[in-house]
Amino acid sequence: MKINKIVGYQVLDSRGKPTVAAAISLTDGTTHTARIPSGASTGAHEAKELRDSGSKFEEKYYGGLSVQQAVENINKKIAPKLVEEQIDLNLVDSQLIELDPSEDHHLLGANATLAVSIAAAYADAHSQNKSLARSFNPEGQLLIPMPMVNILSGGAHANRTMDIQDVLIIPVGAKSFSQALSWIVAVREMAAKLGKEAGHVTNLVADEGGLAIAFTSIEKACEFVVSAIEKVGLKVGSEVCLALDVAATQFFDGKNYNLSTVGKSYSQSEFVEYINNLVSNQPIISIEDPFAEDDWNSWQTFTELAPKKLQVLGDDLLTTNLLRLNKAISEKSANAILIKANQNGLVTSTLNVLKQARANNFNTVVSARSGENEDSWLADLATGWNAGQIKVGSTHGSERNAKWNRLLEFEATESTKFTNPFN
Ligand code: 2PG
Ligand code: MG
Repeated sequence: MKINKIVGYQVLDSRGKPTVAAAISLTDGTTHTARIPSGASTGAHEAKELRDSGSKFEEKYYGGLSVQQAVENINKKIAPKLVEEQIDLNLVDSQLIELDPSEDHHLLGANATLAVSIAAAYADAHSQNKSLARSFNPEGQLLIPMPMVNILSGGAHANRTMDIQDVLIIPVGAKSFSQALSWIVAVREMAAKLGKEAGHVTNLVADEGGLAIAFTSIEKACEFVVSAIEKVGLKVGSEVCLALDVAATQFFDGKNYNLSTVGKSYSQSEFVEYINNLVSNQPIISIEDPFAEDDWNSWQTFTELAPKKLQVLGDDLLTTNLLRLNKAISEKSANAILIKANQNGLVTSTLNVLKQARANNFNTVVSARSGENEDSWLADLATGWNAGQIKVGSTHGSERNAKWNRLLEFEATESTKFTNPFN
């Protein structure tokens, strides 16, 4: 089957910001579309998303955020090269690399390359008469990932109500994905109720659907979520545990970690000690970006020091980048990686990063971005790739629930197994 037509166009994401969509039509008359997410607390080492600010493409009312340049790259550069080629994801990605050999995809824009790459993955799966997940894992049981779900939001996603970005929960004791999801919803709704009773503002829903409640310390935020878990009758530790996304790059000034809502500043070594105490005193089983994206020393010291079972998860540190992952593997700077396709720019090279992580005993967490859309390919990738874990934000907002609902669909319609990397 061949590619008949490729069209790029601009659509809106869950924050009302422009993002790129690509539609690939095949010679059998079908069309396969993908829309691209976008971060707010983006790492400096991510692939380059093209925005129109200051260029001749800039649209007046989108505040420099329009993506018409990336769209034009799809329509004028990518489409002419790919139309009439066989539909094959590997071929599409290698041709995208030929067109833009730069490491960070800045020539075409990673938002242009990823939109085409995901649409090609869908079209390729269709040409094999398979779902996207099944195109990566054709035989046997589909392995549904363990969710890591946002309850409280701060940082760049919630107008800095807290210094850290997320307090999340992981339903480690659930026996199925649907049970896991029901626990998560119960905890999230209980947290909203408790927040309201305590006089916090709880109608403020953050970018990922979490609750934007102001806490004066990280410990208090953790204790609050623990009380919500207990109030719904679930056991902290054996059934539901905590995870944090500290997003520490956001409050590191090059020398000190400044927790401004707490009113405290820590040197690098003091912050390593602080984080180590925090994970020892709270039921935290996963900690993401506890240190800044280039503070490799603190990462290494902490990973050495931390409880061996703790998941030390690199997001801004690793940016789904093979070179940075390899450095972390050789220096033992983390033991898990967040996998975000738009940090990388292509489906096949994102999968290569995941495989390299797995080959080196790193846990892998396939993740959404804070700016999302109604697509559910993330659930297919996390499942088809047997990632073990998935992070999507909260259970509010259809851009989040599209992913959860896709996992429920797998559970209802396929032969599946719910994975638990924390066993
Ligand atoms: C993160 C993500 C998702 P953003 O830091 O892990 O929560 O945020 O997409 O804004 O980078
Ligand atoms: Mg993060």
